[in-house]
Amino acid sequence: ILDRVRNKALQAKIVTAEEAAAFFKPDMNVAMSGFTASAYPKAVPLALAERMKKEPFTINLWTGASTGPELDEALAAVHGIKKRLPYQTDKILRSEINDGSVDYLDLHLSESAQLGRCGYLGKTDVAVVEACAITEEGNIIPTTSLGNAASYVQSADVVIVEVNTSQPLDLEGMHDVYVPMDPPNRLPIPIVKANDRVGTPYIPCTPEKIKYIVPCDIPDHTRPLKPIDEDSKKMSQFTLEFLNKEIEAGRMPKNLLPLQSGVGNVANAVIAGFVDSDLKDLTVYTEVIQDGMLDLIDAGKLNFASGTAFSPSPEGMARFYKDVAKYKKYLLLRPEEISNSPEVVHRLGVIAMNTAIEVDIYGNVNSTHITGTKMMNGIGGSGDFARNAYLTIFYTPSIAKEGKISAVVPFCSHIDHTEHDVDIIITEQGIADLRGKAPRERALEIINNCAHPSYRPILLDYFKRADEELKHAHTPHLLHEALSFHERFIEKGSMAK
Ligand code: 0RQ
Repeated sequence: ILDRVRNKALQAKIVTAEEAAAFFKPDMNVAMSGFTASAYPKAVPLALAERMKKEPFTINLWTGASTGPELDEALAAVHGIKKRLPYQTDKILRSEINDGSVDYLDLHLSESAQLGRCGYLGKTDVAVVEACAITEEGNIIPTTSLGNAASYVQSADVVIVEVNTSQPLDLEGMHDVYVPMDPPNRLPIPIVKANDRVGTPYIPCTPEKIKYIVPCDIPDHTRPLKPIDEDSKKMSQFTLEFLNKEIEAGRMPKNLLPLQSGVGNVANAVIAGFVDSDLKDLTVYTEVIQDGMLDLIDAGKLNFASGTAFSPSPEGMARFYKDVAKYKKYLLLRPEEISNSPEVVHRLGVIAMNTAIEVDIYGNVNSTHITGTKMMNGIGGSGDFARNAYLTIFYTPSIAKEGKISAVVPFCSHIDHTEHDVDIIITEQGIADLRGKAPRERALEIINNCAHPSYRPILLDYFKRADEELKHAHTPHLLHEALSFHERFIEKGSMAK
């Protein structure tokens, strides 16, 4: 580790994870690095969880997004989290959010750093960040994600740096750190191309602010990808057919516009489809860079990918580590308020591709809540992109739980993305193009093209009765029946009649 702490005086601050964990106090606001299972601290939270086992107390935990098991799972398992923001995907934490023991703030990721800076959740007591190295000046070289780390370091009273020796030093130079000023002094973010560099290759910090340095050799615990299923393949084919038509119609250049794709299996399948297509010279302005981007680089189809986290499967990570120097030329990591910036996403004209839990017949999208009440993961970056993109696509298989659930419903039981933000819906059944269509036209487009055939008749029946009863109102709904699919599922275990 000594070669990674380049400021000699700082080497005196190297301590064990247990010593650093002793610093935490009940109710502290603890801001950590990490976005997906990338670049989150590991040794310190594991030691903190051990301490909490003997001496139960809770902290408020702020991160970039979800993290790996050494952080969210370890702390949730000892009931160590009181308030959590801005995103999570952990099973144990999810159950604590849904049994009321954890207060969860489900936030647009682009806004979450500002929330820490502006201070209405209290001050940032301590920032804990994973680093590749610390420079002579005390600046922090990040690892596989940036998330909110730079902003948290800026606003924290105290900084603890976990220097992870499993992360290759070659990562240095792969980051562009730009933290915007807050209003009324905010300036335009000067990014006009996905590969523009506008900041520093490190997180600015000073030796005085760093309280402890903790060595760690635990690698990122990234998730394996499931093999691509038939339904996802179909959704990928529909996407490519649609985008090719957009190119033919002159609405997009031959190499498309910068792509954003969500995380998970559908997103991965869609990107895999691009690898096998005729498209080339693609650019990506996204949040999470997964295996598909490495495939696009290897296939010679990707000019550049900008994101905030590099989060491939374990196999993808091994492939990347083998040739960091090569892949680094194509990849850049930014803070999430820049990767997801509404201003930049709008300027670049991003094509946003995200996954829904359910969509309704008018095009509203629920990305977060099962039957309107139970939190799944969170909105993540999907809202940042959906609202501001040039073209906004949402994907979902048309049914879930062996057909007991229709993902197309009369009215979403929770709405994250309104009908105003959604251009295209794609299921394995087909594609609904909502652009230029009024609500009653959209309903027919969605039901006929995207709903599963077994649910189409009852959706059409609902729409027709609502339309007649309300005498063709602008957005016809039978209010007493709008959530009847969900009620049926709760009462009878299936949305089918
Ligand atoms: O449950 O795991 O028990 O089988 O939800 O569904 O189809 O495997 O899809 O893994 O891509 O997740 C929207 C949750 C989809 C995710 C969501 C059940 C289904 C399964 C998972 P099981 P799939 P995915 C980038 C942008 C919001 C944030 C976002 C997500 C499980 O993509 O969290 O997009 N997105 N951020 O059976 C009940 C329904 C259901 C349902 C699916 N209608 N009712 N259960 N399921 N539909 C990420 C970041 O910002 C970091």
